[in-house]
Amino acid sequence: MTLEKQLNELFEKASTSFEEASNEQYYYALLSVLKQRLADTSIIQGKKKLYYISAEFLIGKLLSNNLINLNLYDEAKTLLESHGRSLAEIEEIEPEPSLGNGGLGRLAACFLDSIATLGLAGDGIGLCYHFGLFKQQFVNHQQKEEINPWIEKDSWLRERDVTFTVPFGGFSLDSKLYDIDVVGYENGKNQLHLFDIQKVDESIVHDGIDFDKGNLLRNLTLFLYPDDSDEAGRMLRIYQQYFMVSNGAQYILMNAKKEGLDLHKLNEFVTIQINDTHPTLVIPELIRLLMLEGIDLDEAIAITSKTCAYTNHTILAEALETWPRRFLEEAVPHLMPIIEALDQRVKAHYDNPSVAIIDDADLVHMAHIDIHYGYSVNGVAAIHTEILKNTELKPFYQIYPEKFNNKTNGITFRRWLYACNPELDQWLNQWIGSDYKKDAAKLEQLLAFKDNKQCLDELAAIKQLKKKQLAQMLKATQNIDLDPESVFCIQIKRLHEYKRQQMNALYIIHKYFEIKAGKLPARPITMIFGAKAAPAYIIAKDIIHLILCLSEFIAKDPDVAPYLKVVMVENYNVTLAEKLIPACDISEQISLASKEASGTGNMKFMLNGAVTLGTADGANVEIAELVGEQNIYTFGESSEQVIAHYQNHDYISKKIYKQEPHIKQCVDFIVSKELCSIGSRKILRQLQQELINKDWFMTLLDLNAYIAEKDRCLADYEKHEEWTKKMLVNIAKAGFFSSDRTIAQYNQDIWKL
Ligand code: GPU
Repeated sequence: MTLEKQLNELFEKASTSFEEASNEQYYYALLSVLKQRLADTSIIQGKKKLYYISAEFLIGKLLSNNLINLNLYDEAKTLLESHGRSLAEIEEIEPEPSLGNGGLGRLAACFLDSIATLGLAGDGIGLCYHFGLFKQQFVNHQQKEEINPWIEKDSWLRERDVTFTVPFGGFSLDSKLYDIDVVGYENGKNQLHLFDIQKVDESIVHDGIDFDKGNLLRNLTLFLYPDDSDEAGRMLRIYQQYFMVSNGAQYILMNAKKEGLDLHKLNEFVTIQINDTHPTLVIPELIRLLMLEGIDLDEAIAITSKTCAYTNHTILAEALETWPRRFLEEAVPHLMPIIEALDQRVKAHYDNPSVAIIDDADLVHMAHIDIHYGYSVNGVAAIHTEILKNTELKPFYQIYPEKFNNKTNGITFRRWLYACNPELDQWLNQWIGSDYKKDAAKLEQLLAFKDNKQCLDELAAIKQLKKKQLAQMLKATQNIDLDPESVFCIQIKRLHEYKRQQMNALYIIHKYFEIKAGKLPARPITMIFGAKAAPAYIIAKDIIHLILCLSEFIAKDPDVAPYLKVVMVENYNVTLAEKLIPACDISEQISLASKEASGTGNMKFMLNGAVTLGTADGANVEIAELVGEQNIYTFGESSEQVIAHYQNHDYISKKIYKQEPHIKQCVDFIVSKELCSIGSRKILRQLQQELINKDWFMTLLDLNAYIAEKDRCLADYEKHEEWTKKMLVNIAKAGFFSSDRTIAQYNQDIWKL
């Protein structure tokens, strides 16, 4: 049956028509039709199955994505347009499931798309959080958090008739399973299994996102990873983690038994990818459950170790999870004998406290469990994996060199090109055909048209169009005025000191001074930010405050406003990213070298024809190797230099502040009368002092280099044709960053499905 006929039937039932139906009716009708098509799609089968366990799956809206993968996108588009509707308008009705914080969660979502597209049997396992990452509002130039519900009566969730009992210290909780179908591009489907508790109570939330963290029977799945700034928040995380992995492990064993598999050979039929340390407890839990099946401890450990593989996503010390032993004793006392047994084996083998599972301070190191009792350890970009091997995890690499491997991250082109930039997709189809859709490496064929004037003109026109579309959208939704003739520099990512949004803010101050002094830029510059700060992360919130104050201050200065505009979009999320990325000229990837494990926004921008301005960090390094130095702007100290500064304790920001008058001038402007009359003197002072006295992520170290390279980049932007060539080369070389390539490598080296 055609889409038209199916929608028509639904509209008739609801006594409406293609002409009269509201966008809302269109959305729910499409949802219902697609859910049926998904139900009719066959499940991908294989002898061995992957379970990708992750605390976050930042899937974003699913309407366009599912239309594309079910091969219905063009049919839907034409049909809607013939009735004067647009897909974009209808998609606005869909709530975004923000079930992740940022890159790690979005990566998991891209991976599910690629796993299904490659026809591999692999399901996701996670939690069904009722509220996704908070909704961000700006009030008085400050971030305010609101709840972010996404589950409606009709949604992509399918309720399953599956429940497990999960034991905790002193009580137990029964689970309820919801699935979301994950259909591959012109392929069968897998599933994302999201576990919930039976009785979530949304009414215990009050005042923004505050809630009673102790009421576990009611709140376990209420929020995505709650604030972990106090003990109650940290305890809740452990309860969430164990609830997730116990359900996952029980589900895996239930299926194995249903299929009559030999549990002694579980690793031949199942592989479990542990997405960072959050799902680490799956290791002791699987051991426990295998023992309940009559397998002895030694063998249960051996089976589990051949089944589980671990991905590391950060070297930031504060993100490497350790739990005080007493927390685990309270939440999951039945796992403690197993964790202790695992620890004793390590201590019996290796006389090295740095590889212990339980250290002298009685902290349990989650990553250490993964590395000793998993069969693979991977980093997420070449430089990141090298740092793991040579620095962060060096003692482990010496013990298990064979376990370590790199898997450079990737992104799904279905969402980050076809869905978000159909104009660019069309252009590609015209110049190189559509083979690149199945084989992203074919994008390189574009290089043949590097000197083709028509090809370049069309590319430049598409960028201009996407900038106009963004301007219209931001005007309509956030009352923001953008000038599409200005150059768009965009930094969108979580707010964190290591990502150095504050360095970008200092560049703005520098430009402000320049313009005031009569040194005008060749064309107006628009600096666009989008970022959420963790609710308890004070400095991150202070940086948002600075950017919002600068935005207002500059807009009000008639000398500067015509040349410089600072925009911070509210509630940056996947949906906004899909609009911002295609409109970007300069992609800001300015993290302190060594700190950004990979980054994936950098890949999305490149694929959409933005040129990177970045440090030699994460996947920026691989981007630079691919496009060549003429097509990227790199600055700042290397990761080796930065690591040496930390080791030698020789970075002292105050020294730079005192020695460099221009840097001092920029930093001191944070507490100028002008800014303090717009914002909070206390907050701005706190941030300025932080930069002078601590600056843990070395903002001032690279500020001069950043200013120089950004200015060079902006000057090059004026050489129109050369710039468009850079755009083309970036697109042509982006094929490597398809998550289809990443997943093929995971499968070849780790999963062997
Ligand atoms: N990342 Br650990 C997160 O988004 N959240 C986390 O808790 C941890 C890592 C990110 C890295 O910061 C980013 O560099 C990387 O590209 C991404 O994971 C996916 O690997």
